[in-house]
Amino acid sequence: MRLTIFATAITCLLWGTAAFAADFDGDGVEDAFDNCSEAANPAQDDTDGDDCGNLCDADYDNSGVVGHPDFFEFGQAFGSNDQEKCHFDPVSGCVVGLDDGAFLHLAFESAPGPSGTTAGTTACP
Ligand SMILES: [Ca+2]
Ligand SMILES: [Ca+2]
Ligand SMILES: [Ca+2]
Ligand SMILES: [Ca+2]
Repeated sequence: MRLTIFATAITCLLWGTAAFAADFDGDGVEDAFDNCSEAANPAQDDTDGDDCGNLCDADYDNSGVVGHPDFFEFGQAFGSNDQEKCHFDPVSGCVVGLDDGAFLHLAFESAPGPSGTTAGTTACP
């Protein structure tokens, strides 16, 4: 009997710990605080400060959806070191290139995010 109670207590403890530390993308930032909760971005870079990390935010004009105006902005930044549009190596010296264009293409007509830090808002679902 005692062993059963002990085992149940341990199970509850582990379950609670796992729930508390939910980290879907495994980047070390808990879902509730992760500005890209489904993409690993341990640095949490968010150049435009909309609580939607660069790695899941191709909505450059903050319209709520990735569309043609965002492609236009991307085209103007191509070849530059625009940190917001440099999705894969957002450190000084990055260059906006074809890999970033592919990212934009995949995100076309979708909303940015999801972000754990803006749950319930429309800026970054
Ligand atoms: Ca995470
Ligand atoms: Ca993340
Ligand atoms: Ca952002
Ligand atoms: Ca947009």
